[in-house]
Amino acid sequence: MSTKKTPSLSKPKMTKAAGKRPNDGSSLGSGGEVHQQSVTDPLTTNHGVSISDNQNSLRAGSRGPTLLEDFALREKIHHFDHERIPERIVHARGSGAGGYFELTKSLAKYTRARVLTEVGVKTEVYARFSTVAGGSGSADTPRDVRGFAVKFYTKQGNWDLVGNNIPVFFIQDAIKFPDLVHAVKMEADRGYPQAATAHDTFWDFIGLMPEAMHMIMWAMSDRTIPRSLRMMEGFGVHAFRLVDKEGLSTFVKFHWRPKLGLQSTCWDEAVKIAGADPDYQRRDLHEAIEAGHFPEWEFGVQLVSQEQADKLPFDILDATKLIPEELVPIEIVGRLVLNKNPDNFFAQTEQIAFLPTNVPPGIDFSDDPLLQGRLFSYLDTQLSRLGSTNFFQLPVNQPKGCPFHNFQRDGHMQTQVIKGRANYEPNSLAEAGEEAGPRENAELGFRSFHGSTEGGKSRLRAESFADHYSQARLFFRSQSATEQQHMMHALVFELSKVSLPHVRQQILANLQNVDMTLAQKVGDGLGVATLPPAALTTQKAVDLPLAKSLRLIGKYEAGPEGRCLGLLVTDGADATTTSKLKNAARKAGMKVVVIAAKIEGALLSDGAMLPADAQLEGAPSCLFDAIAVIASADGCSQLLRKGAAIEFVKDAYAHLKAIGLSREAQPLAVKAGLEADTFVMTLTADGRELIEKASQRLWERESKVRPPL
Ligand code: HDE
Repeated sequence: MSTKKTPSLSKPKMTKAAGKRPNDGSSLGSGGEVHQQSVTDPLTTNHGVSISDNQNSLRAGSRGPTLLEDFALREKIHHFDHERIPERIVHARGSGAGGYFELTKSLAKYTRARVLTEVGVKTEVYARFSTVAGGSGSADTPRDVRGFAVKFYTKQGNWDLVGNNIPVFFIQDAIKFPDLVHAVKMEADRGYPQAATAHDTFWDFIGLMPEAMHMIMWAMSDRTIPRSLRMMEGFGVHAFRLVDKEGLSTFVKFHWRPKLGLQSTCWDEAVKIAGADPDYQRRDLHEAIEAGHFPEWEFGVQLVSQEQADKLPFDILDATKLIPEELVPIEIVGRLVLNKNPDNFFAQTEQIAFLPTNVPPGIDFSDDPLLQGRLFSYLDTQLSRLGSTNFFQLPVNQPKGCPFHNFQRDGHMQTQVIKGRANYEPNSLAEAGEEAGPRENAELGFRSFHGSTEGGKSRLRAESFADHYSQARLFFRSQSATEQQHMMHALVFELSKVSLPHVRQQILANLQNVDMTLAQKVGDGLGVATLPPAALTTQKAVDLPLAKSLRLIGKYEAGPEGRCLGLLVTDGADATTTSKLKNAARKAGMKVVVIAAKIEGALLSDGAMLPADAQLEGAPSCLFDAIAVIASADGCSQLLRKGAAIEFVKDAYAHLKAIGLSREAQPLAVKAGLEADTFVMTLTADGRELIEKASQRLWERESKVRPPL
């Protein structure tokens, strides 16, 4: 047996990169190569002891057993073993970014919260967007609600606005939340499906929970398959209160409106993206910020006095209801800009702990029974997730805009070294010249809204919460015909994955109370011969004035900014057209991804090599908002023999996207079975038409690829 010594770290070597003498921890791998990660700082244990060899554990003889004494090995493995913390029970899959909130209009008339009264002041924020049902490693694009949570580090303490991209919720009372979540998550016995509502237990619960019907309408709309986190609205959902200096309160609903407009994917596209790039939305957010295209939202409020609330045709405390913008307009009072990617995903996006209880003086809760339950849940969940009541000391959770002191002490993982004897109050230590510690402040401190309550203790749902169908109907009927079709298709897809016939029947029974045509078309789509009787209800739907603001398509004007062009080029492709298109698209604020058959790139007509960002097989068109193919005649002949090239064009067509083809690339359109329309075009020199259409989809094309129900 050879006992040749494996190159060890004990002999410091010169690193080639820096040409400096490395620290004690510099090392040679077993192949003798120099590791160059760190040339200045010594590699140490967590307790600061410099490590001499990070490649070989301490053994008795070069082939003998490993020694227990190797504290460096044991500490390293021990820490690694505990690297994961419990993921969030809901919203486990999330992406975050930092930035700022800037107030543009004062709400001083309604609140004493400085974050809402000091115009022009920029408040640091950290935002986290998430899916709800999937685990932390699940794909970004299932059909699911998206979390939209923002932590504002205000001068008066943290304000966490923990909302969703849908303005209503499934249930009215917090006591149903664990049931809802159990039903939607992987089924208890089999552990699947991951990140999907399309299964028995979810629809079983929904069918028995008519209050969920309004949310179901939203969940089956394209809102749950957003194109980008940057292209979603956000909502605080519940009614909160703004409270002024005199203690007077106004109800408020919070809104985020994306600068890039609302945009969603097609269902088939979302499914394909999940395979092509499971990190699609996380990457999109990260790359946009990296490129300096900072995502931005307007911040709006709907303000409602108690008197107005009393006149609404539903209960403002019911989280399954919204206030249409047509009824109470949204006032834009600020903007949110995300301009900083996390430095460390775990430390920031994973460890951020949102608490709906975090409100500065001047913002308060309503008695919404769903919100009331949340006020308990989030603090509790942090203990199980972050393992310590001192989770607030983690950098991402600490208040930043203001000092914080109190007499809470010690505990697991205490990081503060608080001096002095004053860990209680009242105390008279000041009289002895010692630090007395902080004191309450009746004027500056948080004072709860002095609302009055009445009635004995009971477990009753208010009568005013009984109408489960009117707003579901309002939402469905307010949609464009295209959007209604998408909802029907989504319901048919979801219910087709339900294996229990009585569960499908129960949903059809409920849908009839929303809209008869909807129920019939979904029934037809499922192949149900006769609809079951409508679900029994104490309160039938009433017809409310339709609200176009509930639509997604066309709600906001949006140009090509923030969209992505997939540019497929072949060897011999015209260099001028290629460069003009690239430049024009970039100038319009688009990202351009150059795709070629080989990752090294394509040799263009001018003899120059255009490096590729992606190889054809790894860059299907579902990843782009619009596509262009610039080919030479030879190059096109080669593409015609490649399934990936044909799918590239075919899918873009099926996903209703704009497609620009150089003259030589036209045979590809024929092979992919494209029919002529206004979104299939021969590329012009500047590609203007293609760029203009990049943020749109040709809805008229849809009936050719997906017959309407
Ligand atoms: Fe949450 N929710 N939730 N939720 N929720 C959590 O808190 C809960 C609800 C929302 O990016 C958990 O820190 C209860 C409505 C978001 O970290 C947990 C009820 C809305 C996030 C929890 C609700 C939300 C969460 C899991 C019913 C929209 C992710 C981990 C009373 C307004 C925040 C955690 C992030 C996370 C409980 C209902 C939004 C378990 C009990 C309604 C965006 O505490």
